Amino acid sequence: MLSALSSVLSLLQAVAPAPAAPAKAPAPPLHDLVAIQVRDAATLDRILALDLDLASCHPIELPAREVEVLAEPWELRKIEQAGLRYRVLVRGIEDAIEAELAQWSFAKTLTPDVGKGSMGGNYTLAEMEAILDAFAKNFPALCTKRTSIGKTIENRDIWMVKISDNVQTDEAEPEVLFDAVHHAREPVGMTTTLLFMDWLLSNYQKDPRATYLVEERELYFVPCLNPDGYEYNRSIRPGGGGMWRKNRRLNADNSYGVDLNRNWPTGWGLDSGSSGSTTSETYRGPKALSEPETQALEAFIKSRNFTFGNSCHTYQELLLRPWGYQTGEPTNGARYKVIDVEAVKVSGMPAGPVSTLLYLASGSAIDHYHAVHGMFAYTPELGTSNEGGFWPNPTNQVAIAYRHQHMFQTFAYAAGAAVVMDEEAVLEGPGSNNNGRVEAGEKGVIKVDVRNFGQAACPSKVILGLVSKTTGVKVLGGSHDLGNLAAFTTVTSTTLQFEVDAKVQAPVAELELQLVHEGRTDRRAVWVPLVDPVSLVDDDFEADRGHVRSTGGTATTGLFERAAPQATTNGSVTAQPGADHTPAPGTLCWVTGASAGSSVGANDVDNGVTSFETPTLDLAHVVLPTVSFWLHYYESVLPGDPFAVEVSADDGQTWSRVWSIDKPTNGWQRVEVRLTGLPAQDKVRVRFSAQDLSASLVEACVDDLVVGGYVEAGATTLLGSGVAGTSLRVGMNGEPGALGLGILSAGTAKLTVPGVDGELLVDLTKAILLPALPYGTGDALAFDLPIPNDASLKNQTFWMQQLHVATKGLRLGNRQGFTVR
Ligand code: 0X9
Ligand code: ZN
Ligand code: CA
Ligand code: CA
Repeated sequence: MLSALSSVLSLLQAVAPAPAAPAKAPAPPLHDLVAIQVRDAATLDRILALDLDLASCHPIELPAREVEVLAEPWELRKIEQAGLRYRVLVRGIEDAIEAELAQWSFAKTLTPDVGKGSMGGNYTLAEMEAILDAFAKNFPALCTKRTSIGKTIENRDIWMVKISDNVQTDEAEPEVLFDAVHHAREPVGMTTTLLFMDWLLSNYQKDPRATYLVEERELYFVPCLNPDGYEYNRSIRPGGGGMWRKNRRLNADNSYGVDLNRNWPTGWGLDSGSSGSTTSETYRGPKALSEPETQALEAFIKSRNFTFGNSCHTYQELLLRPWGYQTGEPTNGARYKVIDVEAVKVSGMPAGPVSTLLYLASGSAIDHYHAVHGMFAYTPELGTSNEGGFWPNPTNQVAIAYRHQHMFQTFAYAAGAAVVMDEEAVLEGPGSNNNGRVEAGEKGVIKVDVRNFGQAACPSKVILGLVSKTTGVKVLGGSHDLGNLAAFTTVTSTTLQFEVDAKVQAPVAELELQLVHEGRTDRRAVWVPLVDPVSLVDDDFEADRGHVRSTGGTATTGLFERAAPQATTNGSVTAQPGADHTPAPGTLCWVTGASAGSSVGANDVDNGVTSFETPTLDLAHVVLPTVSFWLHYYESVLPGDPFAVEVSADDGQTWSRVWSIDKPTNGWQRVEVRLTGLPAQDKVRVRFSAQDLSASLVEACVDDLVVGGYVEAGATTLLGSGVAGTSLRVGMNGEPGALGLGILSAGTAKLTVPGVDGELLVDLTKAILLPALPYGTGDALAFDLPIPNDASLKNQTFWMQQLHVATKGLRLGNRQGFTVR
């Protein structure tokens, strides 16, 4: 039905007249994307001396790396003549990008979503203007109308908007600048900036972080500093892929363009890191601030009092900070480092001074922001070459824009006081039995770091507090006064304590951490398990219970499969074990290329990532879900590629990493991972990934998976995809001595039954009763329900509920559903 609908829709789109594309300007010569090998620092210097168009930024610290260069044919000859070797990555990159982006279809509405702009998914200048207008119209109290801070050479306006509460008033709040598109071919900087603006506005008074930033900062945005260059790229490549970098200045010799990120006064004119030649991609202009774009932004900065600036670029997944025109870092480098650490927490990208991570770049914006305007200033380089460089496809645009939101938030915080509490640890208190768990009758201590990673002390007192939400759990040391928490400091608090009454039966205590600062309270729930988690459902991988290899893997060999592993050894070390972990007759596990092949390197993971994932788990009835499994991991070169466990709470849309290891396990090792601090998630998936991005041997085997957690007696947990021919694993939990009676039904209900605890949630008229099973001395049962290959069952949904029969009474547990596919 759905797919029929979508094919009708796509037919309709196909016959609708396409809006007229802008007339293409005559195309400049095509570029090849080539990689030049960098053996050592001297080679890099030789490459830099050739004044080529460096496409990506490359860490110069890493040995044996390559530099990506956009070269016209005559430049290739120049590289050859210099005795350098290169390999061609993409011939005629503009055509290649255009062809790739043309496969995607784009909405042409005026407020498109990220990745749905009409220039290969990127926003055109007109779309950006419409988005800014929509922000101002929809949030007039928080966002100004766009204001021009000056005109370009081609007489375009350079737009600025401000976001804050009482936005028309200049309040005494830290001011922060976000600019993007110094370089015309870097649209993802604009996209990511617009997404951040959208997050601030649409989450105000919904997400406490957005509320805080809107109320306590004045945020100024210049999302396109170089509209002339940006429009020029659209004119030569309307579907995306234009490679113009500079502005559109007609130079005295009839060549075009000044590199706006070499035109700033600080360090301007140095030959190291810029060029005096008009045709160079890093031409600095005839004098500092010769260009109307840099002049306009400089005048605007002078009119404000910015404490922080983010000048966004693409690409190479690096976070750069001063200095760029000289080596080394400013005297407050250690303070920058505090911000770096927080900023890259989600993306994981390397951070540091431009000149150490990259190359010298003189006359760039951030050196000037820092040196002349006293700002903390950063240039992130978003995205990677693999993701598409300057012109990533829409899927990658979305991925890049989202994964850097935490960095943008961090920057806005760091402009003033940025007070946060890190993840807490729960320790056993004095007088406990020190078994690692706070149990009934014991005391517990909450250990938590409170940090200020921002550049101002907190204007009010910071007070950390603890409250209990579970009867019988009493808070002892309930609050900790941290004073004003100076800029860039961390305090480790161990003052907060609680006591669990000996009579407490609840398996988990719920507490709440509260951080009071600047007239607001940040809250975080803390669940403290008081007893061991129980096993909810398990899989030894001997039957097909719906786990699948994830789509989108990039590895070329050693892909995950469910199979019997064959032993391989690297010297005397086992890379891949010769058997699974399940006791006989078990033979199967998930393994990266089960076959030993002709040599140890034959079927290991190569050239990318391979993953497998669980079917969707409904864990809405589970508190503190965990997964445990047995892992055999091998990585031959350390520091190595990580094997990672990720969890998704939205059925595979977004994932977060919850555990990883980057060295060999030396045998089978049991791993237990807490999936999420949140209970009540009904679309959970767990993904296991192995990767090989450097040249090494990587092998992973995963076996005997158990989903655990805290549930009430009578719980049912299903594991399976519902695909005909596979098995559904049914897990039930109950009390020792009780019986578990499974009810399988084709319909739902909602009834109370006299004398029975809980509710009847399945339709008994469409049900069959499974045989009653005894818990014996345990608290868990599990069995397989094979899904027959019966066409009449397809797309039907079935439901399971347990009737828990114990001497003290009957109880109906939670309901779980599955659809036959
Ligand atoms: O060279 C540049 O201007 C930036 N790299 S890009 O590939 N986007 O062109 C890096 C500039 C970093 N240096 C400073 N901002 N100082
Ligand atoms: Zn750039
Ligand atoms: Ca097994
Ligand atoms: Ca293998």
